[in-house]
Amino acid sequence: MNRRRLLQGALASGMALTARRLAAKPTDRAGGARTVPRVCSTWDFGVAANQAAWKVLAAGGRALDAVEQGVRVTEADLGNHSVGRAGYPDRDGKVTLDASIMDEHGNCGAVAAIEHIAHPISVARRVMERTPHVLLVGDGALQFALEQGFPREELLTRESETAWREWLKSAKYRPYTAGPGGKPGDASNHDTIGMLAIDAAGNLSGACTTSGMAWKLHGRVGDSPIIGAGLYVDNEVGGATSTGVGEEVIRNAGSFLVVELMRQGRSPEAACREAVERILHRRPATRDLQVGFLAIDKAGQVGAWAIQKGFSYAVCDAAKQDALLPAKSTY
Ligand code: SD4
Repeated sequence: MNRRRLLQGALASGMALTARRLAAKPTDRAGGARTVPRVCSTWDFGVAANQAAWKVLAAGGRALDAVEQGVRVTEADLGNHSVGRAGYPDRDGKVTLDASIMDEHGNCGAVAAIEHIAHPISVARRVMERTPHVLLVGDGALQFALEQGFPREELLTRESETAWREWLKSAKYRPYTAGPGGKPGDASNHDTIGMLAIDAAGNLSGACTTSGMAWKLHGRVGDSPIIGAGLYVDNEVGGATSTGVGEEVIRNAGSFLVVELMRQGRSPEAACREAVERILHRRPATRDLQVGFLAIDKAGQVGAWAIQKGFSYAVCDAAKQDALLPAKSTY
């Protein structure tokens, strides 16, 4: 009898312990609990990318490896026409890619306007780890990638070429920033993936990769490979990344601004909002464009803000691996 009671008691306290452990799982702000590890990324395709990153994080891996593995999924996605293979070309029919990566030590690497390489994010990482430089562009970036053993490939798919030829008919060879009826940089012409992760050790890293605005001038570089514009990580504070019309983000050193605002005490969402409002304040015409920021802080809290409705972001952690959230917006 006593033994049974003892066993029942042990079972009950064991269950209570499990319940307490579950209740203590990471939450956003509750009790200041740390939300680690966690990964977030831009747009709806961020869900699949996050899941690849999560495999690294859940195994106790480094945030840097997680973000590289995560965005490689999007770079390889043939259904995505603004990142990696199958990206829409520039107005001359050339697919030119931009990518950047940044780790918890402040190391960073980037490539801009690189052609024929399917995974520019991995070239960006090699620039960071194997050269004394931060940014390689165009032919030089391609030369370096080939030397590093990356295969030279044709990235323009038949589908993307058809879309480009269609565009040429009506667009009269002008750079282009919006789909039919869309706003420049919105869901009709987006797809940059920006990803931020915090690992079990509490370290932050970020990655950003894109084929940029469809039908751009040949040689145009957007915000994505510019450290401080399309991506910025400060391991003491947090990280930020952006999507939308890159020129507006570069003008305002957008991701650096978001991180600095978090340093001053803003939440990730408040920091993203203030950066968007800075862009709007300095050039009111930007209200007709789309720019969105996504940020994560050192506690793993995630927030976002955009000029227009329609920006979404994906968040993945131990509790949920497929969350997709609508970003708040000014308009
Ligand atoms: C660029 N920011 O090249 C990228 C494009 C993009 O949503 O994110 N579009 O300007």
